[in-house]
Amino acid sequence: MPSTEFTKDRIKQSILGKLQRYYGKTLDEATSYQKYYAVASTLRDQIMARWVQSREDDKKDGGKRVYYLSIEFLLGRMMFNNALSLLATEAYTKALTELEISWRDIVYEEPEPGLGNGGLGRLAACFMDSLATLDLPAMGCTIRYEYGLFRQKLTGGQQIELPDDWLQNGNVWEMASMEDVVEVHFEGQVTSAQQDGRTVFTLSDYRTVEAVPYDMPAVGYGVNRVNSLRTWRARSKQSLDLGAFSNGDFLNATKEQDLAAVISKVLYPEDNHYEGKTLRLCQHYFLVSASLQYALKDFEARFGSDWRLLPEKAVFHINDTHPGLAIVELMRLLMDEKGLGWDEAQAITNRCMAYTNHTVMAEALERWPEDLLKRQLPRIYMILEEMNRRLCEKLWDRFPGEWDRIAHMAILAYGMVHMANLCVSQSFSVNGVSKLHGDIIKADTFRDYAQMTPRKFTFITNGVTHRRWLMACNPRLAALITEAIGDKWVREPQALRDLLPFRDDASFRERFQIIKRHNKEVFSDFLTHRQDMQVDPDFMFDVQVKRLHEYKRQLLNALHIHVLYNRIMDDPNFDMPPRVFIFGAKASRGYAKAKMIIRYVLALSRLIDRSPRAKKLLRVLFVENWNVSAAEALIPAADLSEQISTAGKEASGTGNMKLMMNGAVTIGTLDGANVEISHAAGRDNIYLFGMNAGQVAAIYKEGTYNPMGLFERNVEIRKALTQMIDGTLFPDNPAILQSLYHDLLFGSGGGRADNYFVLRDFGTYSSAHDQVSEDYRDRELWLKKAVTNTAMSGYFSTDRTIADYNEKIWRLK
Ligand code: 26W
Repeated sequence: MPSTEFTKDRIKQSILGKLQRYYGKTLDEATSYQKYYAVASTLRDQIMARWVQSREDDKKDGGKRVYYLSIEFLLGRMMFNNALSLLATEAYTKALTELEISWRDIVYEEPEPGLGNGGLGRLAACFMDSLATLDLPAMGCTIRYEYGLFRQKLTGGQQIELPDDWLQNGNVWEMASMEDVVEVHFEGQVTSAQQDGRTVFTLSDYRTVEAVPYDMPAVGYGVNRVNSLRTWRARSKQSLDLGAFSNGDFLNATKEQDLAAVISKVLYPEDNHYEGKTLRLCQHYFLVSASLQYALKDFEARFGSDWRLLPEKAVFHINDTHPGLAIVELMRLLMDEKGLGWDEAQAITNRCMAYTNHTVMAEALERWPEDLLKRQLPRIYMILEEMNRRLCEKLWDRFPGEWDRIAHMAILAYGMVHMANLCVSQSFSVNGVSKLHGDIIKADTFRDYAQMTPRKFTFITNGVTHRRWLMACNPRLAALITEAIGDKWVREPQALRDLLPFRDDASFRERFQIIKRHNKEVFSDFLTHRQDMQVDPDFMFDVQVKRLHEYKRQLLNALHIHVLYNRIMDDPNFDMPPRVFIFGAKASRGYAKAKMIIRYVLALSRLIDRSPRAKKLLRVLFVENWNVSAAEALIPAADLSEQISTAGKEASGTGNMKLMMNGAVTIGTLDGANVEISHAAGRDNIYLFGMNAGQVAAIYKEGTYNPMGLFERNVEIRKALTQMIDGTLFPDNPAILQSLYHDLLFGSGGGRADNYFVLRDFGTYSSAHDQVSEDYRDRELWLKKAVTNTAMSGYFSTDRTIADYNEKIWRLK
């Protein structure tokens, strides 16, 4: 890639030129935001040429392309990463310095596109980065939500949610493609007619929503490829039905407008908990219909109308079941619009669709009421019915008489549409996101299908892009690594392994440690800027950052902090290396228990702060509004990574990988990708505790688990739990956490007591933490573990993940 485009002086000139042309301002007059916009625009200019070229090249090349369909893309800010991918950070840093602008002044001005809840959305974003860098033709497809995931405020000891109006000042990175606007149809009636000996189905009296694509660039690192992330905005076709309006039918005159106005309005703040909302169904269909219409149009322009060629030219990746209706929509388009018969359409569809499962939590499995689907998408429902009929026929041949098994595998059963069964039965590939998760979906979640078509099932362990999660967010560590082992790791992250011998090099360890300490100071500054708080960089940083969910067991962490507090208060000789427990987590709006856990953590933080003795050793910090930018600031500063989910529940985890890469040591259960992290890092460099997935499954099946026994036997647990509700935490209203307490010991709403085994795993967790404290005192020992973790993290780069997807599933050139 020619880097001459980025001479310092040309960059300076173009920044000044932008300020003048866009805002009529000199550098002195410009606000920070205007400077940000000018700098970003100069980068965009550089991206544009490559973007156009990539499209042209792909058109000429005639190769296969992957469409990555995802209801979430948690992108995070893009300016710095784009500069990095263009290999322009150095030139820009020089230019900015001469203009007396610092990255820090302008980076914070960029609104963060938070178009995702957590892991699944962030994974999609990391995938875009690696796809472009590996020079693979791909288009990401999602919705251009006007409001991203809510902004979290912590006030009065609890979470409140505020809208995330990220587009209010526009978005430099997006380009509307008006030539690709398509219509998406909802509701209506299906009629059939005979035409040339075929039955042709038509939808009439439907409601139309227009889908307008806005593309954002995904810039490959150090290569010319720029792929597109296509985000669809919903728009009403007619601003007003003038006929209805003049007849006085005001409500119906704006009917279409209403649906169009809400579809791309807001991202659902649901993570691992499914709610069958009509609007959500409309969002899903809107995304897949618009994306597939575009994909077919593009195919036709490149290859004509021999649709049998489609599986050689396009693969659609279904990121969890949310875009699963892509299967049915492709059937509809091929039959109703392109005139294919059922068998042909289905054969093509089955060869084009690949599905990844991201969770085995029962409450996350998508099921739509049949009558809802029938009303909103009548033609889609018809196709589903026929697809289900044919599937059940096949299943009946295979499992004669086994009604229950067949009902369990069917797409339609008991009045519901089972999205996972749709995806598993109609895709050519089904994959899990870690080894353990892959095993669980085969042996359990999709057992019957795995028996029938074992070869369809694979697992591909998740990853994270080491460009954002090491090079960009931890530049000092990146520089130290390059100094030690050269820069091969940048292109081949598994070469980080060459760092391994340096764990025995005292001067290297020393420098590693200085960088960690520096990163803690940087984080403290960040915190001051963001929520007017500081954190002592001399403390050990013990970090648990992820969506708030019972299975992730932030409650276990909190309970342990509570016990530590009591140890300090009860024993004047108690000592430990000072530790700050740092949380970052949003709880879904309606998830009462999750919100209660936040209250518990914040109450502990207050309790500790009131004790001069406790706060010398122990602190609790809750980072407000956890998002990608906060992660970029905190992860490089972390010492200990909490990955403590109930074994068998966390499909993979990716925060665990980011923390490992930045030299944090993991304390965790053998769950998700922790299993592979522990193999990579080695048993001496990770703190494992608790039951494994097999034990959890067994104890759950037995149904004999009795947390009350643990409560009675373990004084530390008993004391902490009692204090939860005796006014120690909330003197004015001791009962606030009553239901948390009650759930742990008795269960609630028919649920079992301590359903996620917090008390059961507490003992080994607490011992593991004691070992952490002991080891942390031995600086050299600890640093060796930290360096080993960074050195062995290369496997967890999405460059490896994407190469695996390509080899096992997509087969792009
Ligand atoms: C329909 C409600 C709903 C919404 C989101 C159900 C499920 C989800 C996602 C699947 C939740 C999610 O983000 N899952 C996470 O995906 C990551 C990427 O594979 C994994 O690393 C995490 O373990 C998994 O929890």
